[in-house]
Amino acid sequence: MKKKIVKISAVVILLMAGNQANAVNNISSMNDLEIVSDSTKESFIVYGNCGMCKRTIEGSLKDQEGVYSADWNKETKMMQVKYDQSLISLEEIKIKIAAVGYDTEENRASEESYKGLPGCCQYERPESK
Ligand SMILES: [Cu+2]
Repeated sequence: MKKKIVKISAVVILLMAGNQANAVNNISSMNDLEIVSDSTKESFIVYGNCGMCKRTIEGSLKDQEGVYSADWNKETKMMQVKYDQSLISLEEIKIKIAAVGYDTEENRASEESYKGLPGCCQYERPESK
């Protein structure tokens, strides 16, 4: 009898692992993930210009563990992220974005990474505080 219980829990563990693998696969397609539990949704401004900025901004979070989706709107400059707070914080997310050259209200990109952006992507930076 005991053996059976052990077997069942092994199956449960396998199922759980399978779900995690699915979650990881879905990150790369940046799709909505209703199946992901523990997901927090936040939106904030990321300064930028164009479609190329969009690719770079969203790309900075693409293979990031704990980030399920990232969508930046070039008209409104609003970034929407879905992520797991137990794996990554909002601040860490903003640091990732700053690392590829894009400012948020809280985390400013380095002069160097900003200057490394293609000319058309060198957006008007907010005043530094
Ligand atoms: Cu751009």
